[in-house]
Amino acid sequence: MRRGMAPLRIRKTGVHNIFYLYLSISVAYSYNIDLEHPLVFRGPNSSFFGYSVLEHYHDNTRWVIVGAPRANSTYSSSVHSPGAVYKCRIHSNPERRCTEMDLGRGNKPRESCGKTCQGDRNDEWMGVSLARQDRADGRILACAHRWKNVYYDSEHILPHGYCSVIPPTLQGRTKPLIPCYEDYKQKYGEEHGSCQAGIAGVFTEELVVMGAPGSYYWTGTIKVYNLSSDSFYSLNKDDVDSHRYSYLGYAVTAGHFSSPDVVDVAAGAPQHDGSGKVYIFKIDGVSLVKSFQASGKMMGSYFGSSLCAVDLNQDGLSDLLVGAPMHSQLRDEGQVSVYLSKGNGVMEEAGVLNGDNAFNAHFGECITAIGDIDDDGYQDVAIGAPKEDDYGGAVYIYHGDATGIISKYSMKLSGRSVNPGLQMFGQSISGTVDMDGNGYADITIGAFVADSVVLLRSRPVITVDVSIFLPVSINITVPQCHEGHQNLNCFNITVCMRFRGRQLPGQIELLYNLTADVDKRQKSQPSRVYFAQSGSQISQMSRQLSLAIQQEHCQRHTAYVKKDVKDVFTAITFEVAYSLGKHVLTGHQERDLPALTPVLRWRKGNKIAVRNETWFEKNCLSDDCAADLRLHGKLLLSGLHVKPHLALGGVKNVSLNLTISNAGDDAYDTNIYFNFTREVFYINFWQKEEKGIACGLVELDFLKCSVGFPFMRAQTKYHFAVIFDTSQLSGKNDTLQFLVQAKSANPEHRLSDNILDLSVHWFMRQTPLLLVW
Ligand SMILES: [Ca+2]
Ligand SMILES: [Ca+2]
Ligand SMILES: [Ca+2]
Ligand SMILES: [Ca+2]
Repeated sequence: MRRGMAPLRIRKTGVHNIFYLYLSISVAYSYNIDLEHPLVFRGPNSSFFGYSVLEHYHDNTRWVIVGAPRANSTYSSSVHSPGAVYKCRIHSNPERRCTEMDLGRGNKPRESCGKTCQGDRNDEWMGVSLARQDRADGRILACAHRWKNVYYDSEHILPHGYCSVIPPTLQGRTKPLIPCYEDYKQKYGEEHGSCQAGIAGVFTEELVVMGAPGSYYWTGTIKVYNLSSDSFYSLNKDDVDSHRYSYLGYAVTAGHFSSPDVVDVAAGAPQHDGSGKVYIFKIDGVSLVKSFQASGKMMGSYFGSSLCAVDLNQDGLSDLLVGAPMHSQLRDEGQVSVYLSKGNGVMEEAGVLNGDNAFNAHFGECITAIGDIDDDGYQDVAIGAPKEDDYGGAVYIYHGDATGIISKYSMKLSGRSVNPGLQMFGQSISGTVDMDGNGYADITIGAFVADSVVLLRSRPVITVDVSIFLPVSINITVPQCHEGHQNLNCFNITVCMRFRGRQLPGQIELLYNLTADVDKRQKSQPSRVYFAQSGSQISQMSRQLSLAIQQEHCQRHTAYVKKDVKDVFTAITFEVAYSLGKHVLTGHQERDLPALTPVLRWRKGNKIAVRNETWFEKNCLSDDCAADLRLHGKLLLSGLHVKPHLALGGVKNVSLNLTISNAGDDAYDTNIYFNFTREVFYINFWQKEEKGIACGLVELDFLKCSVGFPFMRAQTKYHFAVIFDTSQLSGKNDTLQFLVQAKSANPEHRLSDNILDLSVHWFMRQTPLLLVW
């Protein structure tokens, strides 16, 4: 459904910078609108075929209805370019032929339309807007906003605008509506003289809403006609700020804004105060009463020039999208504001959409609800940016969800990539009808400068349910697996998959990658667990599954824990990322509408993957699994008595005799670090029968001893000694100092007893005079 007023619209014409910088960060997603099999319908050259477009169905026939407001009419050949409405059958139409509909207007350029009404149909722009009742036998509204009353020809020509209500059969009598003409007016009526009703239209069960932006010297208004009561509602003029050239009615829509069983009407005034405005009116008796208003935030942005009512979050209340296609950072990138309905007419601004923010894109020129194209229970929306890509045009697909709308678009349909000749693709969009009967609503997009419309069909969407079963924890104190003489820690991972969805093939092929310890890998750290494959250790494995619909299929894998695992605290995360394998579609195939292959459900722009995690088993009594290490020890001088003094040259070795105990929970990755002068040399370490100590030099003056790998049990003690060669001491310093510190990967609350400062003063036997302390 498209409204527009290109000929009369006052455009912003600024001075454009010749040089500009533009950075486009384009994220190319591909989702379920098929671009391989577009159905392109073409109309007569320069007829603006596609300026408006409408998906229609009646009985079992599906149609694309197309407005061509500059076309010549075969039924009105003596009228100069009155415009025409075409119908294009979807099935059994291999040549993609469209035929003009006879709206019963006759072949006279002038028509009598009332006591003071003489219609002039020349250049009336029939088909500038199209709308349809949203039901099985929905009628169609087609308007010609430049239709003129020339009764007062000598004084004024009055472009009142004209609309036709077309039966669902697309044949037979049409009902004319000239909402701005009033029979009793005996002379030129300035109120609705230049009304141009029908530049935008919407058609609900009972109401025909026609925007009339030229009323009251281009203040504008809306004309709301009730089909059942054959009467018009009047807009309470005090409710709207009367500013000339506001263009109220440039865009209209209708929805359940205040409550689910009431229809309210919304209208845009894109030139109001220079920044644009949108109103919602509720019907009260015979009046329309304002219930909400919002203003644009940027001068010249044309806020309110397109509107879309759609229940994004499936709460029964319509939400409102408002386009500002000339919203500019550099120039006319365009923007769409999202308002979520909170009930009783309260609308909450929930953010803005920008597409790719492309230069001169006019994103938001057209906004259309397209139904739930991916069958997730939430309505979806298409937003046109017809001037993007140097007037090639683009359409962005956004998805409703429980929170409102997902701000990332799932797909960008580029006009030129559908067909290189398309221009102004996305100026008009229609949706909600399943045109090929595959269970998914399809989208039709007009590109009027190329006199074309394109039907793009939606592919079936597969939802895959993936479960990763892991042990609750992994006990690394006892081996679970044996390979030859090797004892290993190992555990099972079971990956189960199942798929579901509407009208899917019965059998699909899925490819998946199972990645072990994915968090570590993402930090470029080695994985702590691995899979064994042909004798090598791998941390990612690929598998293929053939699945029957609704049937769960599981595969079991064994993962092994590496020998030298240090980090036993952080979770071990497994990820299954999956993609669709090849499959053959069976069943009925039509030559012109081949069945479309399914796609996987889009995960809001994220990788299609599922994760689960397990932990290394910990034996903790405290909430935070805190250790409490304690270091005790003394420095022993070999050959001499234990004295606090060391005679230089008199001692060859010193020994640090240490006891480490753990008064807290099991301590992981426990180490003792020794700092010392480079004048002593680490020789060796010695431990009692407990074992579990291993020492190694990190630097010449830095030694690290691990304790009780993989962990030091709660309430345990280790006794050991570390021996250093002191024969090379130069005597430069008067103290020989060892700083010893114990640390684990656990949290620890008392660290003061983790540190030991073991020092000895020394004197020179030969030169006692230098004795200093
Ligand atoms: Ca809603
Ligand atoms: Ca959806
Ligand atoms: Ca379909
Ligand atoms: Ca401690």
